[in-house]
Amino acid sequence: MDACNLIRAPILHPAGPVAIAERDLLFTAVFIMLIVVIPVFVMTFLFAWRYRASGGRGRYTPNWYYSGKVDAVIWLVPALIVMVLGYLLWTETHRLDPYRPLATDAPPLEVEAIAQDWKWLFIYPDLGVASVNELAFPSSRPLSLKITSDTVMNSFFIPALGGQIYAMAGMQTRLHLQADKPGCFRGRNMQYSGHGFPEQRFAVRALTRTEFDAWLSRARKSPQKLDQTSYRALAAPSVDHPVSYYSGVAPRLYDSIVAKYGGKHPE
Ligand SMILES: [Cu+2]
Repeated sequence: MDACNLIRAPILHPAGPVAIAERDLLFTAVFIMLIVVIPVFVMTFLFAWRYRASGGRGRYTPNWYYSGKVDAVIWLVPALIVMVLGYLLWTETHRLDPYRPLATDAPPLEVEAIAQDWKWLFIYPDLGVASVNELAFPSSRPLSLKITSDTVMNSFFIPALGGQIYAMAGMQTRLHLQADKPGCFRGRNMQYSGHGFPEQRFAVRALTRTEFDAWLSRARKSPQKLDQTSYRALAAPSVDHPVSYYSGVAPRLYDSIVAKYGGKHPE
């Protein structure tokens, strides 16, 4: 398994149903707004030509001041666009609610993501393993992510798979994503978080069943285990941390990280 290459314009080349729906919404909104933008540009040039001082064909009417027809068009069209966009954004925002589980037959894979300085830790509570800077999952199953931060505010984003969401200390956010087919993508922190920020990327691997089993057995062979002591060592700031695996995870480690900020920032 090699390193994940950066897909050019991943938002325009989505690799999962959530990202596809988001791209379609983006394009629909742009096309609806073009209903105003295109005529404005065309008319700007048309009017400048037609009413030019040196022999334009436009009628000269210095005392003209009002036209109900022009007023109606100027106000009605944008009002309709705002209504259509409002309806679209309202329904799609609820449909694409990141907290909402995806409607699929396959049970989602639970992953707990923790933002650190400057890396991402992924805990697989049902599988008893953890990985750093690599998020792997079977492409046939959706991902159900719980996200928190053990440092300043971060922002979790896999552009090829779907929307961005914040990671905050003492707080948990959720994200449900899915890949269409096996593939390798890039995830990152979108929130400036200091010195190691540009290197705070992670590989996202949507794998076939057999590839995921191989990945899992490799993680399970790792001599490292994640308990409170090794967690503290990992959480110490580091830049460009290599992909690494833990073959065991202390129970409720993720919850203890959320809880350690004293619940001052409840959901
Ligand atoms: Cu918050």
